[in-house]
Amino acid sequence: MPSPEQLDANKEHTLVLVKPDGFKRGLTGEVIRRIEAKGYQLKGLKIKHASEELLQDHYFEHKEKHFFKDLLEYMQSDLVVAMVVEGDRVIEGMRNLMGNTNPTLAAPGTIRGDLGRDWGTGNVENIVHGSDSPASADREIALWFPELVWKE
Ligand code: DAT
Ligand code: MG
Repeated sequence: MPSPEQLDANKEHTLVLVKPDGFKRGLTGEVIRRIEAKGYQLKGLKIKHASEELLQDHYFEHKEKHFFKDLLEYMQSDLVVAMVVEGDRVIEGMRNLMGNTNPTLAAPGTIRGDLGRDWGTGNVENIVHGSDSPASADREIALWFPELVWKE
């Protein structure tokens, strides 16, 4: 039985972030409430200011996109709450809880659909991040929680 600082390698995990817009608007508790109400378990939780270097790594797949620089600025505009969330099919389940990337299009009932909107800033401010695949989840958890170790 892994201790609380360890992740059970036989279970599925995802990295969830409450982004600066969600944090600033006081929605951290609401996001955590929805994750717990769904039945998923928190295995890591921290609050931090994300460095440029961390965000470059986190969003490396978007580095050629026109919005990359603005995305990194937005992600550094306030604190970020980072979580490791555990559960069967949690990666897919969290993507469903979050909703469409664009909060204007995200369905009501989802975090982005219920709580997000276009604020006319040019940035897609959508409150939460969730890993999109097992490979992304492993990579992102290692970036944001380097102190956590996987145990069989
Ligand atoms: P997701 O966060 O749903 O996984 P993504 O990985 O495609 O979406 O993009 C990462 C973030 O980049 C997204 O949450 C908000 C921002 N973003 C995506 N597409 C954008 C666009 N066309 N213009 C501005 N920002 C965008
Ligand atoms: Mg993504």
